[in-house]
Amino acid sequence: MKTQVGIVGAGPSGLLLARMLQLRGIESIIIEGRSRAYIEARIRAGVMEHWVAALIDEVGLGERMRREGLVHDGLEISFAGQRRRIDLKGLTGKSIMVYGQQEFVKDFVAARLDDGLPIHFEAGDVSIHDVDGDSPKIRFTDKDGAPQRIECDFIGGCDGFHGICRPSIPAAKLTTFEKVYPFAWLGILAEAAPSSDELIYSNHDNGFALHSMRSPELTRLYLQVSPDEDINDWPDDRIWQELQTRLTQDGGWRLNEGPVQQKSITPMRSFVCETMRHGCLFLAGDSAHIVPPTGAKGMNLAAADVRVLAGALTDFYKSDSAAGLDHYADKCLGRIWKAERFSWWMTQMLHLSPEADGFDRRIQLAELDYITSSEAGAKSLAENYVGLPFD
Ligand code: FAS
Ligand code: PHB
Repeated sequence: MKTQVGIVGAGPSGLLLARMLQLRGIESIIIEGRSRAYIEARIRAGVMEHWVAALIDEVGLGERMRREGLVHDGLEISFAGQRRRIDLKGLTGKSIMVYGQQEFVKDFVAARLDDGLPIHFEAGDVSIHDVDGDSPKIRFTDKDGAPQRIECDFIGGCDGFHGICRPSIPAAKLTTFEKVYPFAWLGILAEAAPSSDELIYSNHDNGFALHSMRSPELTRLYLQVSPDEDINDWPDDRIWQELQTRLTQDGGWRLNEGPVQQKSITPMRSFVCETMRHGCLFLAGDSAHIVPPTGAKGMNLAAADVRVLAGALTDFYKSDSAAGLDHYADKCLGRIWKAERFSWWMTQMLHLSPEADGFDRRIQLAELDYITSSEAGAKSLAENYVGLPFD
């Protein structure tokens, strides 16, 4: 097989890149290790920055998002027995879109298949070759186990943190940074009407909790747990009890409960691979960086990389200019590190670290008090949360 851009991974990065290239007349083939059913059922991110929702409209796939997504103008922060609102729209003029990542994936996969464009699901033994030449290749076995090869001009390494693209770059060429947090998130998707119109981030003496949602019938909730927790030690009633304790600390209300559709534990790390290009290989999204989900930045940062990469590839094919490709990492890393900072800052402000002492706890509560009572402080949180302007 031959194409212009071979894309490894059909997550938000790979699907958005393929769509943006398609609309600019640039061909691509997507290779995905999992089945269509698996990636469309995988519950992950929920919050889109305002410009990502606008970009989904621009690429012609916003109809269901606009019909089913939830536009939020604010969020709430609960701490020390009180709950205070951050007026995102009033402070920045922008809102966020709550629309499950799996819905994004469904919309983009359906559009690509409806257009008769290739996604090879259940690809095995994926490897990439000759990326430092001018004719890179992707080898894989298709879902029938037959060996396949794609010759292309460029490879989009959109295969996430555990993919094969980043590790294909020689270790001596990699510049990486990592911070692993001493806690994880236990997340549930519950058949229960959201208990509040907006997200609630809660800092409690027992630990962090988050109330989010996916629809008027589905609530998405998270609990801070230790990183070595076993999900089997968390029966539903224990989860609900802890959620009630941590989220209703301002008193006078209770969370709506309901059947738990899905529950999982996600470890938390900050990670950046500053080597986002190696020859004809370009990393985008979680293959290049990971943020703790407290700042709701993961999927949004993936979209920001793709926005730059799609532009650079378009310049190459349409204007015969490689400048965008040569400066790809430089153009992405400023935003990546600001999102890493914000995600780290939200995480340290809202979680209870086992390493924290009494002084640390007072400083944390003072920071929460300041951020939720000072316009300047609240605006700092709000402008990062809705999405910083592009340079
Ligand atoms: P993804 O990991 O989404 O996609 C990579 C794709 O490549 C996957 O479909 C994978 O199957 C495929 N792949 C991997 N290896 C391959 C190979 N060798 N060959 C072919 N295909 C391969 N972000 C938030 O903002 N909020 C959240 O609440 C949140 N929760 C998360 C929970 C979990 C468990 C995880 C892992 C991430 C979460 N994130 C969250 C971050 C997440 O939303 C990512 O930022 C987002 O999925 C990034 O998209 P991609 O870069 O496309 O990577
Ligand atoms: C979610 O709805 O899944 C969600 C919302 C906000 C976050 C993380 C996850 O910070």
